[in-house]
Amino acid sequence: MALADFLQQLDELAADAVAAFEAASDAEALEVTRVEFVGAKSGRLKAAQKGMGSVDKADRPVAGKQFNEAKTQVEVALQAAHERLAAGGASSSAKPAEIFDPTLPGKRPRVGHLHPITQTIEELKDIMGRLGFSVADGPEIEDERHNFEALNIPSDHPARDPLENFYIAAAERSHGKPLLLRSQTSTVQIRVMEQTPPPVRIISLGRVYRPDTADATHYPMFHQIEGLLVDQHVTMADLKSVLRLFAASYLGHNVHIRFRPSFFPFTEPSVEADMSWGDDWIEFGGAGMVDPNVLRAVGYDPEEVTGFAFGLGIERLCMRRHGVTDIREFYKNDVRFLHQF
Ligand code: FA5
Repeated sequence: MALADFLQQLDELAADAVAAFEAASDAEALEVTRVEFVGAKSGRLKAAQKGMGSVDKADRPVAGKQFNEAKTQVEVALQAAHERLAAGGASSSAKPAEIFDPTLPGKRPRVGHLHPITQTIEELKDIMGRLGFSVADGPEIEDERHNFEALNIPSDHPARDPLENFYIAAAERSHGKPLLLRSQTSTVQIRVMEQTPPPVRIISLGRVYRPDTADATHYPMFHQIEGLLVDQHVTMADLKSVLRLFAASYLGHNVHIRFRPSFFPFTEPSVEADMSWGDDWIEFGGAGMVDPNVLRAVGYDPEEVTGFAFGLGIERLCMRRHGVTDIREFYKNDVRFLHQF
């Protein structure tokens, strides 16, 4: 073989080998390529080495030198490919993960659950259901009649201050009257009594909104449970018994309840209810005997029927039950917190 032909063959071999090693995408492909070029029996390098025998004797030193250079080039490219695959790791280490072992136990998908406040709502419904109260519902967007007027809250009362409420801008233009996010569930008392003749024995649970600054016990959106019982001969003793029974059922029998005189325009007399928490007391709701003006506003006869009503903060009850010391935890949506319930 002429020297020139031999040298050209070597060049092609080296170029092919470098390209093939660079293209090898995993250990298996690299091994196939390695055998093709540097295989001891039938690799292309071996064949070239044999081919050197047919080069003129005088040209052999040049051919030999060139062969060694090509061989080094091929070996360097092979080593580089090994290192690339080992360092990238992706393709070779991905292998075991791809193996499917049907005998291994499966991974249980993480299933969510109801939010603690929703769980509390369900439990409170259960407790009050056993005391004969059925559940009523009302809208979160309210008019002033249901949020204030029928509840005996006059237009100059500070609770009606726009700064104390979330009024809906432009509602007056589109609905002909101001609308607001309800600030209390007492609205549902009015809606139920407007629709139903006495006796009435309902609870209503849901969201209410106030522009309160968030702190450990306040949040601008929170939940209340409203209770209303109207019948003949209902007294304050009934109210206190129901609230005590309710608190003991939800919080356990070691909870203490105390009633403080208070004022609400829609109850007379009115009380604020506190629950014991360690050595402390924390307010959990307001209550009282339904004001005769409210009964009249819905067409009931205050000479015929009396009633009691209460409105309790659901977050505060849930906090006391589970030892949560900051109401803001409920609304951070941190699953590490939520998973504990
Ligand atoms: C009322 O909302 C009255 N409607 C309760 C009522 C109903 C009285 C029926 C008489 C008859 P008050 O504003 O006090 O009352 O709120 C009641 C409870 O809601 C509070 O005791 C507290 O537990 C909870 N609460 C009030 N504001 C917040 C707030 N920003 N964040 C969390 N809970 C609150």
